[in-house]
Amino acid sequence: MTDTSPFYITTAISYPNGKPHIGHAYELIATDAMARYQRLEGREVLFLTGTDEHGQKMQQTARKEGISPQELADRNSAEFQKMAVLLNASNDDFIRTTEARHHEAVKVIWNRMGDAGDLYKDSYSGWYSVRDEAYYQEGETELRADGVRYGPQGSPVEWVEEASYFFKLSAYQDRLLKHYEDNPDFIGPAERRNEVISFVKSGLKDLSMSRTTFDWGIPVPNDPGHVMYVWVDALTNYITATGYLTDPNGPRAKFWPANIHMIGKDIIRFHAVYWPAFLMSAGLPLPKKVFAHGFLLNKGEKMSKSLGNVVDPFNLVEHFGLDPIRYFFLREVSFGQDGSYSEEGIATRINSDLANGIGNLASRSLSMIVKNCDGQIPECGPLTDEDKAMLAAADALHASTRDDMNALMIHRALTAIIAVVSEADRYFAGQEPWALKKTDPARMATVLYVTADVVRQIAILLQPFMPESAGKLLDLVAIPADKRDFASLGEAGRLVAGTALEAPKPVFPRYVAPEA
Ligand code: ME8
Repeated sequence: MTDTSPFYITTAISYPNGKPHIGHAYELIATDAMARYQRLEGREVLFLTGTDEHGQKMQQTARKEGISPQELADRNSAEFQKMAVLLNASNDDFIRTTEARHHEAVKVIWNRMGDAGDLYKDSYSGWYSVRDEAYYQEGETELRADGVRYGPQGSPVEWVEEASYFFKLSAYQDRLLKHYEDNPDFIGPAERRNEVISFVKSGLKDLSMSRTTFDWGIPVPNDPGHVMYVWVDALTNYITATGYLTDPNGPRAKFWPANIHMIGKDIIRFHAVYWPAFLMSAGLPLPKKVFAHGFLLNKGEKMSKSLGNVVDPFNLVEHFGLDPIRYFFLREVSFGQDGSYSEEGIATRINSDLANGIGNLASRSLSMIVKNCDGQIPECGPLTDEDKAMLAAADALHASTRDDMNALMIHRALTAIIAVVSEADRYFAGQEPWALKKTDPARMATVLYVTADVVRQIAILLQPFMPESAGKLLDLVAIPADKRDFASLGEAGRLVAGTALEAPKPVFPRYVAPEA
């Protein structure tokens, strides 16, 4: 059944302490595909991304560069916005945590947690990782041979002692565990769910919620010597953008709670433990799902700004083109698992699935129509069993990709689409329309009609993943703008005989590596 309820999806908001890297691009592309998919299903979508601009990491980087944290945030947030344009992301908003609307919302949520009796003042002493902006228990850290102590993500930790507000996280342990149990889909994939449950079961300590040894953050209401812990402020961005707290009758309030927070696996604890506890405390509805994708590895190695082996998404897109890159990451990586990137892998995918696959199918079948059917979609005669099976395979894709996308199995949706491309190749080759041209032109017309309708459906379904190329394919089969949504899939939008087609232009050129 078609779900027409509003759909709200978010990416993590990135730290603009440096330029965006391919990991950021990957998250945005995947989230964009999900958002576009739901829009084509007919749902009203809010898709949010943005930058996380406060905290010690921003302040330290700015100091090293001899500029103010605001200048650093302005400069790099602009890079993240440029990346969203580069990637053809369809985000409806771009939030920056230094904006006034966000400060306002954060104060509301802080006061609600305070009113619930969940905030108290004490002093914190323990380990802190500036790179992760995370507090760690001593047992989670490790003193290595280099004399430096490291946290569980491999970043150095430092000892912190300061006055701080605390949140009574320990009081939420049972409620959180009950929530995970009652809502088995709340955390995905399963490995992450198990990881979170065992972390919560091991015992939750109250969480330090404010810092007093630096000032780049949102001041605690009525206690300006404290700035809020950056994650309190960062997580709230998701609700800020809906206006749910500050403009409850506004046009976007209906989008809270979010359907999906899309994040990387390194920040699952913040989203699946701290965030729901804050919301429970503030008496607010919880997001429906937190899904952690894996990490993109550069030839097997972790990529991060701090490690200095980052791949620049701008270079990658310039080299291979945007849609091939979008396709590669979404098809190649089992969504939720880590994935490795290599130039050879991208080239192979482009040539096998796009140039030789969908591109070739479209150009072979459509150019035959243009040459042999007066440049018009031909009449579809009586259908043979093979024709029926071919159309049925294409018609079935809507339901199967919907299930895959709802289960965040993005790669599986694409695999299914490409499998139908291969099936259409076999169908086309088996029917030999070029031979029918002389012996049975009416039968040739039917085979070309069936193939072109498969191309139409594949193009409609590819729009979330490769919006521009899929649009070009739809132009080739002359599909009007109002027949490109998923309601037009299957029987409902079959090609209309007599529609004029132009000679097909190549949509997916073969990738040829530049001479060394
Ligand atoms: O964590 N592969 O920001 P961030 C895949 N500000 N994903 C990756 C990645 C990689 N190599 N490297 C990073 C933050 N990511 C916080 C989030 S949300 C309220 C605050 C992902 O700039 C990472 O997992 O370090 C996260 O989801 C996103 O990029 C931003 O990372």
